[in-house]
Formats: sequence, C-alpha cells, structure tokens
Amino acid sequence: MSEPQRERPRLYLITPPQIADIPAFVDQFRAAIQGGDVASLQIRLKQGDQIDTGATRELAQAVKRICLAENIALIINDSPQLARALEVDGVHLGQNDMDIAEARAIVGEDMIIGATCKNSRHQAMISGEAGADYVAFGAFYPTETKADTSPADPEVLTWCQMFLTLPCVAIGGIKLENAAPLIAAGADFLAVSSGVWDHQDGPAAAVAMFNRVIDEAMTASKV
Ligand code: TZP
Ligand code: MG
Repeated sequence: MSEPQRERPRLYLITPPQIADIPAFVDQFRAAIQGGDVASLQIRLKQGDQIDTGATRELAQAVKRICLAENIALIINDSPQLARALEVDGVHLGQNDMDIAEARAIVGEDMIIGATCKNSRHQAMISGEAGADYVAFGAFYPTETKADTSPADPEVLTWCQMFLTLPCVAIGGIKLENAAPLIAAGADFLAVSSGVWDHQDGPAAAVAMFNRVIDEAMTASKV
C-alpha cells in the first residue's frame, strides 16, 4: 500500500513592498483570488527597513472582508502589535523582529505566528518550540523584492516534512518555471510576490498557473 500523500501545497501571496495605489491593488487582489486557490495574503509594506504602518492599516482594512469571505488568512509582516490592533489572522516574524514567545503574549493563543528560518534547521526547531505555527525557509532563488537575503537549499523542506510537524513555507524568487522542485522537495506553501503581481499575463492567470504547477508537481512528488 502506498503512503498517504501530504496535504496539497497552497499558494501564500505576499504584497509588493510598496503599493502606490491601494484601491487599484485591492482590485488586483480580487482578480488574483478568482484565478484559483490562495491560502493567505501577507501584507509586507515597507518604507526602507521599516514597516509602512499607514499603508498597512489602509490595505488591511480594505482586504479584511474579502479575506474573511474567501477563507484567506490575512497576515501582517513584522509587527505583533499592529497585527493585534488590526485584528488580522496572523503575524510573520523575521529573525530580527520580536521573539516568538514575546509576540505570542501580545497576539494571544489564536493568532498564527510564522517564523523566518532562512536555511536553518536549528532556527526552525527553536521557533517551533517557542510556539510558531509555521516556519518559512528561503530565499530559494534570487529575488529583487527583498535586499538582504541568503540562499536556502530545498533539502531543508524535505527535512521539515520528515522531522517537524509544523507546515513549511518556501520563499524567495519563486516563479512558475522554478516552483516544481520546491513542491517536490516538501514545501507546504509557496510564498510568492513578484511571480504573481508582475506576471506578464496578470495575477489571475499567474494564480491559475501556479495551481496547475502545484497539481502537476504533487503527482510527481516522492515526499
Ligand atoms: N523573504 C525572503 S525572499 C522574499 C522575502 C520577503 C521576497 C519574496 O518576493 P518574491 O518577489 O516572490 O521573490
Ligand atoms: Mg521582518
């Protein structure tokens, strides 16, 4: 008898780092999620190294109802305080942001906390012990969306499938053409920004095609 397959991987959208026209972006987001399955949206709006609080608030308020209606988890980057104030579903923390335990005390038991682990199994284990709900690895491919990335090896995703119970998110430069090996290696979620928003056929077509790539890669996956 064959082993039961892991759950179908899903798409985790990340906003571009800057958005000039928030209402226009909300329309793009609405279109994108008509393209196919989307698990979550992370609002990651930056002014230099800092979170752009004003734009984050505006966008969160504009997409909250859509996310609720479509069962899409709305996640805020960097700030547990802001995630709590905006009553979103989760917060995503980098290694230079707040400790997971400290963040948990702010956001409460029910909010999702995601932890960036770059390429570190050790970081993933301690993040899990501290109460993270998912671990994110990357950057798997070169990206222009974030300046200070370091390379990650797809093997870390396989390790995560084998040894951790937490879901793992793959991030960094993921496009339609390079996503399949990450799914085959064990990614539970593909976190994608420019690969969706800047796709030449538009975000809805990109979401549809990413879903097709996920289905095809799962058929071939050994993990
Ligand atoms: N963290 C590591 S790489 C990255 C982040 C936020 C950027 C992801 O954006 P893209 O455009 O999908 O490479
Ligand atoms: Mg951060």
